[in-house]
Amino acid sequence: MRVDVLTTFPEMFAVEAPAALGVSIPGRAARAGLVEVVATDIRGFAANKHRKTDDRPFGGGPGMVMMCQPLWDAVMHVEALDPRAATRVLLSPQGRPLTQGLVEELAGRSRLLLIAGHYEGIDERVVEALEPLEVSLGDYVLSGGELAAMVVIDAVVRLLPGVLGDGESAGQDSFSKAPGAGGRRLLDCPHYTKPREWMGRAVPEVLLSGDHARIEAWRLAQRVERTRARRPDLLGAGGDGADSAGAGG
Ligand code: 4H7
Repeated sequence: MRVDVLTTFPEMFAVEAPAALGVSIPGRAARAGLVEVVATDIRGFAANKHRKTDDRPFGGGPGMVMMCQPLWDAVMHVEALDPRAATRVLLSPQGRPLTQGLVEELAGRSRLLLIAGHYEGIDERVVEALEPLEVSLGDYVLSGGELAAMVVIDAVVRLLPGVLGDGESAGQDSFSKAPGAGGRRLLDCPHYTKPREWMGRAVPEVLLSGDHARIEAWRLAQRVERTRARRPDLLGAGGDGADSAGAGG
């Protein structure tokens, strides 16, 4: 997969350690050639002599607005670097909430183009013209879309074929569809490792039993109970938890 990021802070996307995308699973995936993340500076496409990518808002008010032309030209340039059609994604507080279903959908695309906004926001006309899938991490404001773009990259990359090893399948993660539970998206079960007893707290006996059927049944029951207690919305009380990502946009 190729992932392009349009940003005015491309240095945030460095793949050399200790950058965020250079360590752990995303770093390993990049070194294995399973993903290529290319950050391009929108400022390089500013046509004006001051290399400005923002200007004052029509109608007045505080702050600045990202201009249409530099962003449009940057998208056209970056898209022409690779023949594969890019799925354009704008990280925005007004976007569709990011869920594991949407992450799975994005992981199926061969090319993503993530757009990180700044200032008060982006001139609406370039958003209309680009028709990106607008995606939000949640109901809070970030100073820029870069960290949101990195969250999307991390969540998507770990689902690409060959990225996770045998010992780290995504199938048991929180929000993965639980096969024994009608394909519902459940929270993860609790995990334990050595020692068997720590500060007077024992590991649940079933996990030491060696009885794999019992262990799997216990884990599934824990997932259902945790989901009921912490996230009943995922079990369909009121909503069906369906988020399987349509075309979007
Ligand atoms: C697009 C439009 C994503 C992107 C406006 C991005 C939160 C999320 C941004 C803005 C983001 C999320 C620029 C509006 C900074 C607010 C102070 C970038 N914030 N911003 N302003 N929830 N910010 O996913």
